[in-house]
Amino acid sequence: MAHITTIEGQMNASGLRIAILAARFNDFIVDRLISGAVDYLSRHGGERDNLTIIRVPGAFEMPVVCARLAKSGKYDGILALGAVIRGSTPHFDYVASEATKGFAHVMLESGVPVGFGLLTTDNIEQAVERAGTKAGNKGVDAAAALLETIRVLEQI
Ligand code: INI
Repeated sequence: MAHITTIEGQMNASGLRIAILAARFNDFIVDRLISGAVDYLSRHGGERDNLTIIRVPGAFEMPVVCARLAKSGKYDGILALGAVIRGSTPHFDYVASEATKGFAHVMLESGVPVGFGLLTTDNIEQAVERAGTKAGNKGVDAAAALLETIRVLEQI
């Protein structure tokens, strides 16, 4: 039987320089995503000295800063954390879709992986559920996905 090569990421954050790009908008939610992500990275060998938190006004501003962070060469990965909550505003669709497209664009253009930790929910309750309560913590999930992606890319 021929040997199958499998490449997969080890979940070890030691030595990785991670930029945590976080929106101030809905900060009561976003702060929970940040603390979940920092806790996850610390528990997986990451050093606090290697983490940099960058705050921007809202999700709409995140892609341009994400692009600059990627271009700087200072980071192994970028963790994008924000919360877009529909509520009653039609703004939601524009902000959510532009931010999402922006991250994908930055990641593919730069080759620097971006962890997608942008909550997009219909209401505040759903956001709370995904920020460290009954539906887990999206900041943790995005940190894990980023770590795995960085470690996979290193091997290719
Ligand atoms: N920004 C968010 O991060 N989340 C939101 O839910 C949100 N809503 O609903 O409006 C939001 N809007 C602000 C936007 O990101 C910009 O900061 C603003 O439009 C100024 O450019």
